Amino acid sequence: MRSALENAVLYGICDLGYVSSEKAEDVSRALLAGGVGILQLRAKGHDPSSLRDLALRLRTLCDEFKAPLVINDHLELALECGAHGLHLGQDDGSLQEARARIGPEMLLGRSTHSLRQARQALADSADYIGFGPLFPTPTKKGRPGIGLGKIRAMQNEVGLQIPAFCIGGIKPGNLAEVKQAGARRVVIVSHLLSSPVPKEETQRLLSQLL
Ligand code: TZP
Ligand code: MG
Repeated sequence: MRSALENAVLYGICDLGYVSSEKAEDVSRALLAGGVGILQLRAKGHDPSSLRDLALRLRTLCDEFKAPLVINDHLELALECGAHGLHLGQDDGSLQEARARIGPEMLLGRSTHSLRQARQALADSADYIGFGPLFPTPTKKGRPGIGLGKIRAMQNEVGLQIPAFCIGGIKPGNLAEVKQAGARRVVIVSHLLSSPVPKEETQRLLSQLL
């Protein structure tokens, strides 16, 4: 799954804040069929035990597409469902401790909100980072946008060593500007999950990234 991560240009998130558990598998299939190279299950406020069944189904789905399934926040759930990766934010504990528990194979991602945090995640052996939010976004309430000015430095220092996905408020209307600022890989959440045709919209935005 490491090579799948290397090849991923568009990172999809099945966020239960936008999609019901009932629709989550179908929407995830659409994202994968449209070309997201990696899929995360993000379920803020949900008890991890209530996510087990969905996580297992998404694991099977991701295996079918040969794309890594990453679980946000819940280390035990990631282990239980055989996920390919775990994603941790700045307040989710040290990467070293997580690595000791998940072993060497599972991918470990870190959210970063500054160039300093991006450098630190690289030093802490993250397999990839998210970098943002570039723009304020309802998907991550209460966090200011960091803007586009640091993308190129982050890409050159960190993004040449591990995959670095710019995130936060990215939409068709600003994608060209985000690319122009130096982004090579992006995460797009609400725009894709709100689309009536998520597969086609994923294909369309992916083609703009390549
Ligand atoms: N981390 C930083 S911004 C963000 C996360 C999870 C949300 C991105 O969602 P959207 O809807 O693409 O702005
Ligand atoms: Mg978290």
